[in-house]
Amino acid sequence: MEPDVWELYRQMLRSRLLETAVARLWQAGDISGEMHLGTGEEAAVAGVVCQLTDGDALALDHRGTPPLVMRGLNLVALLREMLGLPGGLGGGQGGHMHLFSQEHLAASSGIVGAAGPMAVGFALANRQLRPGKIAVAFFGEGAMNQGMLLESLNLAVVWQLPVVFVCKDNGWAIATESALVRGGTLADRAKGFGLAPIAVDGWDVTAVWFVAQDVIARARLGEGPAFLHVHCAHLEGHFLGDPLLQMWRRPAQAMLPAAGPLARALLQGDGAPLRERLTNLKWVLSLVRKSQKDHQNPCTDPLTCTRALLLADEPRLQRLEEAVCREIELAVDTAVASQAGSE
Ligand SMILES: Cc1ncc(C[n+]2csc(CCOP(=O)(O)OP(=O)(O)O)c2C)c(N)n1
Ligand SMILES: [Mg+2]
Repeated sequence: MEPDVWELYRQMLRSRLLETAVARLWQAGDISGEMHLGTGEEAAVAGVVCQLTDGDALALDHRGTPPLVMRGLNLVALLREMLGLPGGLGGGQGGHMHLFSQEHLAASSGIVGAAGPMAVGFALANRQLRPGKIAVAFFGEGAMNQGMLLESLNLAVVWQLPVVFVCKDNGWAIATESALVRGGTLADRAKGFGLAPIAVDGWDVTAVWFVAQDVIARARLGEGPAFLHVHCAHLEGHFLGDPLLQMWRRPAQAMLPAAGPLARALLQGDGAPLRERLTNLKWVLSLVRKSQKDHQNPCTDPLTCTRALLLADEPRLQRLEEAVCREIELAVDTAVASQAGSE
């Protein structure tokens, strides 16, 4: 089968516009706590999620919004959850990191690595109760240092469970470059459990779709788990207001509050030798530069890459985009109106 790129783009855009609205609500103070968006992951997610059918399960990390939007969850209930309102997916108690839908067999967790055990549990249940149905786990490359995720890879192989593990590799775990805290490679780790890792370009939704089509079909037939290693970038950094991004997006605002403490730390008499302190300062600045390089590349937006495939029919593209805008605006207006009503 061939992918329906129009539908893939539609789902990616629904997710992007909803998360853009979430960012506005968060900036206005209507959503409390940290906010991790999945902007930049849409192709990695759509290529897999758009092939799921009723009874398939989703185990998600702290960036659960895009897969749930694409899986068809009620957008108003999703937004109400983030706004902390009754009528949210979890009664407004869980927030954006703990989204849950029994109907869609979908759950997310803010505990890094928890998508692994959840997916194994879902897959075991599916094999017993709904043969032919699978589970998908989405997690970051940082989670590959978590024991429970590695145990899950092991168990899935030993029990030949129908799980597709999708490792979304943006190269960062908060402000830590993952390559600096990892022994060996992710691919070799997966191979160590007997999995055959498949590397995919997370900006190319059709590439993800084709690879996912194959591994999902195998899992449905009982041929066991798969491991996709999908490269991607987070357009907003780790979370909204990410200091690494702010330092180059708004250097004056971000650096000013740090200037005093940094100067005092450099000038004070005790503590580490000055050379060591300067080396550490240089290291922090190099992280800022690295973050800038990772995020300023115009090719880092999977929506732009996918949209380019559809430009041959601009009127259809315009109709699609207008319809998605209307859908998201209506969902946001409804959720926010219910917020006003509940105050
Ligand atoms: C068990 C656990 N340890 C640490 C954290 C704090 N934490 C939240 S997100 C994160 C980084 C995760 O990196 P990665 O898995 O690559 O996902 P990304 O944020 O890049 O999508 C960490 C360490 C946590 N939530 N849970
Ligand atoms: Mg990461």
